[in-house]
Amino acid sequence: MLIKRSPNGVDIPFASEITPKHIFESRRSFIRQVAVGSIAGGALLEMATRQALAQNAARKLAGKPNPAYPMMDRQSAYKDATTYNNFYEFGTDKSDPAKYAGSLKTRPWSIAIEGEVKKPMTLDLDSLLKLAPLEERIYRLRCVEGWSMVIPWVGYSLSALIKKVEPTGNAKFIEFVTLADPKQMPGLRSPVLDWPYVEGLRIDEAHHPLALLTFGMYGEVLPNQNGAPVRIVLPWKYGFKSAKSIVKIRFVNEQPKTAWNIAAPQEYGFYANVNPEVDHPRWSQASERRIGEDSFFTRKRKTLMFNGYSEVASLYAGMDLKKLF
Ligand SMILES: Nc1nc2c(c(=O)[nH]1)N[C@H]1C(S)=C(S)[C@@H](COP(=O)(O)O)O[C@H]1N2
Ligand SMILES: [Mo]
Repeated sequence: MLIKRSPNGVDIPFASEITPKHIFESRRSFIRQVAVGSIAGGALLEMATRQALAQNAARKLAGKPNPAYPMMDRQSAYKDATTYNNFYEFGTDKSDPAKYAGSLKTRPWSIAIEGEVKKPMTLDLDSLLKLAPLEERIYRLRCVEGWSMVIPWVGYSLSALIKKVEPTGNAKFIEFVTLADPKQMPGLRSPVLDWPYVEGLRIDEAHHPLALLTFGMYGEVLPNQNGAPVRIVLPWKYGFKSAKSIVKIRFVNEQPKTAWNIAAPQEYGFYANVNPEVDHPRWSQASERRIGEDSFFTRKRKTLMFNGYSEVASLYAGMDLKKLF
């Protein structure tokens, strides 16, 4: 393994090591495809991007700060949170979502809620926004790749939506299905994941008030690259659980098959709780790089159990978190 040693002795892995290998390799072909595609569709994409940018340009979306979720860490810069992203539907490079997600059409939008519920329904964005009072919650987001940010999100607890649809006794898990439209998402040309991107939770996890159905950040509607117009944010879990641009929520009896778990089950578990004691097979999870602090002279931060959200611990009482990682 190639390690670059920084002046203060902290090991800095190269991008090729912290990125799953098949993804790193597929990046080359993605860049090539986009380059070829741009000869034909560049002008169109450019127009769509401009339209979408105009549509989304800094639309305010305020949330009332919720004192139940204090945050001591300094907020990440808006620039970092909106240009260093994972949203593979738009490419696997950190800068791809900011470059290509402009073409995502976020209105009209709705979420279909199906499965083990007494009241299945489809809710459009305006109904979703009115379902509960919007709050601002500043959460740490810890990516499984070893970096983290601190982001002020705008949304409300997912439990408000769950209550509205009245799950049946058979609803043991919840599944989030996200948009997979090849016309809008150039990343779908690459088979890096089994599209659509699907994530899931056990139903008691979904009920936990920390689970935030999210519509905005930094007092504005979500930028497309951050999962507009509606995503989930689960701060005690690795970032990949926080599915972006959700179009369907299914209440199911069995543990859902989730995109990353299908792609590499030995690396990405269903639970994916942040846990400094359970290493990724190819790197340690004991520490993290806070984006914006990552100069050679900055020490890495210690990663905290459940990313510091110890109030979720009771959800996992009696479970072997080394096995059910
Ligand atoms: N649909 C979808 N959701 C996704 C992803 C993705 O590729 N597609 N990436 C995940 C990963 S790995 C992370 S770390 C977070 C990043 O969220 P952010 O870009 O808003 O910081 O989004 C998650 N949600
Ligand atoms: Mo991630």
